[in-house]
Amino acid sequence: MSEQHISTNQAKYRKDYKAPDFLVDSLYLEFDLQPTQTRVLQKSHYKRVTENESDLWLDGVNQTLHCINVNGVPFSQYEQFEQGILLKNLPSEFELHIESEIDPQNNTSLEGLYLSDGAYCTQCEAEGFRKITYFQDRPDVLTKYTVKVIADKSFTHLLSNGNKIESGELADGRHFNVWQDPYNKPSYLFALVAGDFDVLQDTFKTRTGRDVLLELFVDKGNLNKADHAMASLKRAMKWDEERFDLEYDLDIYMIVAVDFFNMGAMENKGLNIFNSKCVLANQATATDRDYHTIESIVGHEYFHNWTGNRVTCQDWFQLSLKEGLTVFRDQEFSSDIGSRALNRIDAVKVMRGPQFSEDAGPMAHPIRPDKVIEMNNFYTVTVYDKGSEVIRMMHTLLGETNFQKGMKLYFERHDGTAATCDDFVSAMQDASNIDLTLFSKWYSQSGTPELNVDRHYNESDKTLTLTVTQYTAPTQDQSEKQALHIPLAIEVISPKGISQPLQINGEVVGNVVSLKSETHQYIFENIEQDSAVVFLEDFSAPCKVEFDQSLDELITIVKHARSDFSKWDAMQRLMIVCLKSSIDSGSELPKMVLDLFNELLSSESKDLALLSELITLPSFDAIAATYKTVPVDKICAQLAGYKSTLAMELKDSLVQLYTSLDENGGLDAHSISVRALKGCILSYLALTDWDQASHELEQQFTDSNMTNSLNALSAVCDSLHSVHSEFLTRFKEKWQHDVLVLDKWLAQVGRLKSENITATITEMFANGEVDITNPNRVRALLMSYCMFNPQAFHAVDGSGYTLLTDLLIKLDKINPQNAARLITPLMSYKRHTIERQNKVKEQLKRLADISDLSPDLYEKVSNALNGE
Ligand code: B3K
Ligand code: ZN
Repeated sequence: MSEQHISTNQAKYRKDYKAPDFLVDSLYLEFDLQPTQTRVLQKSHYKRVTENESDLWLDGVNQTLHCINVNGVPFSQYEQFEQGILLKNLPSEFELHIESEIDPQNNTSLEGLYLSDGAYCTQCEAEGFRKITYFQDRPDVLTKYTVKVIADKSFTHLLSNGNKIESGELADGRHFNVWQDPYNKPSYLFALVAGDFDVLQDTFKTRTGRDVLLELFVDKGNLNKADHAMASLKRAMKWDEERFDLEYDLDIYMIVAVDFFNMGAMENKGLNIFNSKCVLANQATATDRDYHTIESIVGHEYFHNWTGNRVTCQDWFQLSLKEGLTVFRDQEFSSDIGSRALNRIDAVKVMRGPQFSEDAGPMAHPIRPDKVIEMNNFYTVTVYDKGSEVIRMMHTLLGETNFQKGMKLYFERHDGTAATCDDFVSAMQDASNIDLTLFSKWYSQSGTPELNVDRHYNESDKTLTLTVTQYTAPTQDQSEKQALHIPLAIEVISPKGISQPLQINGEVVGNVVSLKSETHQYIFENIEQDSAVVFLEDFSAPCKVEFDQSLDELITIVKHARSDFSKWDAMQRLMIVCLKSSIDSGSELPKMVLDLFNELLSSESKDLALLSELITLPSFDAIAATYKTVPVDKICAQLAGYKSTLAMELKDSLVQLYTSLDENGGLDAHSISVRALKGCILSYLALTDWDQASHELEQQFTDSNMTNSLNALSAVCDSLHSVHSEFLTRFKEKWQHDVLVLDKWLAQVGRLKSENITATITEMFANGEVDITNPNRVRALLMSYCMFNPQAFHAVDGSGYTLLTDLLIKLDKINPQNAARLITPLMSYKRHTIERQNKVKEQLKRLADISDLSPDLYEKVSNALNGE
């Protein structure tokens, strides 16, 4: 039995997977909830399914074990370890009873069962169930759960997965409910909640005519913020029936919103638990962006019911099987019901920002990792977002019809079981007859492929030859890389702005060609001279592109590309090219770019939502990503310079457009895009001497719509406009009572470009203004500081790094998962100057020197320092 030797910091490998020797037929759990002494009784029925040994390893941590019974008799043939117990000499079939005790009140890790803000709740994925009871806490052990929850009557709602089959009163003011989940599930999908909530109820009629009861539980007084999440759930249920032919399978679907939660939400079977920030919204307190996020997360968790719960993962290395696929599904949901281009822009920003940087850093891993110390460290942008891009590429290669056939086959083969990523690819391949052998390397190879494009036009035969070469640089986890199967979507636009059909060897080839080797030449026929090439249209593969394109060509794409995403993409590249040439050689913003801005602003037929994306300058990260050594201060200075130049030069067009924009305060697409565009314009106008600016800022700031109000606050804060301190004070006073809105205030403070910001933030943490036991609070302030205040965070004296590390040291004792996520900004230090690198290393060494550092931080810190 190897598990017993596993110390917490020991790596586990995908290649070591071994199917379980014992399976569990049924599991009964009884919880007698008490703040510091919750008794957990487990009754389970085990059967050996292999000829192997008769010992059984059960994971279990942070519990006081009271007694073990096997077949009704006290059992003493076990050894206890820090990570679990080893039961020895067992019969091949037996009934196991275990009683243990846990302490929810002092569980600040927000994993397992915890009590916070007056409610008990659980978080089991990935390996939190072992903090609740002794069990084979692995996703390939599925069983049927019956759960009895006993608590004081002040906890009016006692919830668990599935259907409520019994309830009753007990002595001493206590009561209970019994829940039964008819579907087999792994331990990570178990959930329990006990609290006093307000409930929003609704129903959904499935396409086969079944009524599903929908219940949304929120803190008392928050019912007026629950409608949007409920409406989103119903939209998601309908969409999944229509697009994926998938219907909900229980008679009840519950969502509970809690204030203390480590991430966005969790897809526990029939009982989702959500971070309240991903549920609660009304127009006064939530921005349009929040509305969008809520809809997509509600959708995401709902979609897991099939991709994750009905078909789950064999082992945690297969996490992308459910996460990549479910992100793909939620992105498609948002794109089908909203703007496809804007959703694509959002997704690509995540890929080119955090994902590319993870791929290039010390935690690089394939979407299906091979080696893990702490599983919670692998809920990453690589597994989720690159995972989704890999699914998207399959969708591109197969087309919607074949892709859906593949989904159908996948469910036929694997419903009710724990599957692997290879199983998914096989289903797609078998259903479509498209060979995905080479493609499947995307699952095992980490790093970002770079595509180099070389162009040659032959005037005499009107052919355009694109020579495309792929190269993936070695990553810290893998030195050898191979060529991948990469779908390249291409558009060729004539000088007159007309899209030209792609033709190879006399045949029209559609807009996607496959690159399957290191290099390939594509010879497109009947192409007009000086055509513009949109390469990797819609970001058809998660790659970097090296392609020399003139400003003229990029402008043609901005004006004429058939894909709105590609217009935005060309605009970003255009701005990055200009910014870099200003940084590196002091050149000015070219007039042709100013003219383009003016043309976009004054064009008659404009898509307002797209326009605000088009006129927004690239982020610090997007520019930094193009440098081997990031010139932090120069990028910040140049970005600020460009913003002022554009504001001054475009003032008249901006004012004219701003004053022409009108919206009715609603949540329709037009009003949302008007608010976005007004906010964007205001961020420019706050930098000018526009007479009306103060008046407009005040008006927007005091608007009853949070999007408008927050846009005005950001505009004054980012420009350090004279009223910014006053606005910040007024905002804070107005929203004292609403922690979620105060998080928006914290995020504004975090990104303030004022000189003493690092000292201010240090003080805010020191004087208890920020509750560091709540992940939302800490992240609001700190992430905004680390990500949107690069000059302060990367100050050469290392003060930003020290601030973060001081906090990580405290946080690691409270909530290691949260600490490990917040260390990300220190991970890519190699991209900075030697001076900065040394300052970061000093801090990483401080962390490495802590003897009882959590496995979460240990894994990240040691990887970061190992790359030396
Ligand atoms: N599956 C959860 C994430 C669990 C994270 C564990 N550290 C939410 C989601 O992806 O839907
Ligand atoms: Zn998910």
